[in-house]
Amino acid sequence: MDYMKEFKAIAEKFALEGEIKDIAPYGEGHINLTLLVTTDKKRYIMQKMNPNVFPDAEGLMNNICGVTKHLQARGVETLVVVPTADGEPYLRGEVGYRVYDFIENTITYQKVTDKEVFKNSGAAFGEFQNYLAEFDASTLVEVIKRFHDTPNRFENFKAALEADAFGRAKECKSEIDFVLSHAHTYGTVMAGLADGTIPLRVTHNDTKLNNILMDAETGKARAVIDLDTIMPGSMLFDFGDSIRFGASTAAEDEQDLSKVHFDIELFRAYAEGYCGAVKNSITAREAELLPYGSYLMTIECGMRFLTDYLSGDTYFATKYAGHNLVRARTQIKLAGEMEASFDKMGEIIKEILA
Ligand code: ADP
Ligand code: GN1
Ligand code: MG
Repeated sequence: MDYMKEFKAIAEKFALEGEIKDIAPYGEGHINLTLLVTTDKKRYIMQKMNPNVFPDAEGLMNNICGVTKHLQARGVETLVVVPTADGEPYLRGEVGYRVYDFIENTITYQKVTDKEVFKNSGAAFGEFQNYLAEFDASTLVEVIKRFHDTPNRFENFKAALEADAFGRAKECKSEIDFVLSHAHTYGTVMAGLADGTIPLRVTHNDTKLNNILMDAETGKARAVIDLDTIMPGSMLFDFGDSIRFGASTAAEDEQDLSKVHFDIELFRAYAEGYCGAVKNSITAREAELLPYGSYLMTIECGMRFLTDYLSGDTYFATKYAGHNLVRARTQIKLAGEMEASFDKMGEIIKEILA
């Protein structure tokens, strides 16, 4: 695709500094189309927002403007929304577009290469949780309903399996069996939120390592990004999703499953960073459930990838046929290994919070 030809007229509708020199696809996000826009003065990120995933673009951008203002007022580096030439926060239309300043001198990792960097990301997501605790939840639109309602995700999975619209169920029998046989394990966080034994907080909900920008020189976190899914939720979602993605010896879409393992030392590193930041607010029940939350976010993501595979790959962006199945397999393998490591993980959390 000629991205300049396709998107220059859209980029020109924003209040950019300088003359547009280049537009190219950027990053590894699964949801929005992310473009790097380079002018002779600056670089920007422009995103075509995914209308299927986020039908309420107005509410979404309200959330993001509210949260970024809240963070800026506290001196925290965050996404800077670049308005349109008309002073609007995004370009409205059948499909919405938005622009952010490109945050320079940072790295996004698709896999952990340095334990210290992962620990730093844990500290930053923990601090981010602390800042969100001061945010007024009543101003937030719930952009995706039941986002981490795992039992509901399981119902959707079963419906996709029942329909088997593309005849793919026969290719993933063992994965399907794993998800079905673990049905009794999916309800703990939703039940705890419902009966009040787990506090409802404002959470990020998509805390994988490529949703945080790390300083290229110091390895410390610069900014938490991808603020689309900030909604009421559980701390266990944020901790768990980071472990799901980062405490693995391989990438989320590694095809050679023999390379994919849950790495308990990476779990320890992240937990040290995260728990260090939230030690004054985490409850005993949340602390107890951090290992389970890691498992839950991993199997939930596995079943979401598998659901999308069975349904013809309409939700997550894919690069090749079978990409979602490859992703589902890594998540299911990791979930199984985490399940076998609950005791060890629990000891580590106890040591850290002692
Ligand atoms: P998606 O919702 O599709 O995951 P993201 O908002 O996470 O989209 O953006 C995708 C990728 O683009 C990120 O993982 C990151 O590498 C890069 N990115 C996004 N925003 C910025 C920014 N403001 N500065 C630098 N890089 C960014
Ligand atoms: C998506 O948007 P992105 O790529 O950061 C997804 C997450 C999944 C993740 C799996 C809005 O995250 O929930 O955990 O892919 N985001 C949405 O990599 O569904
Ligand atoms: Mg992202």
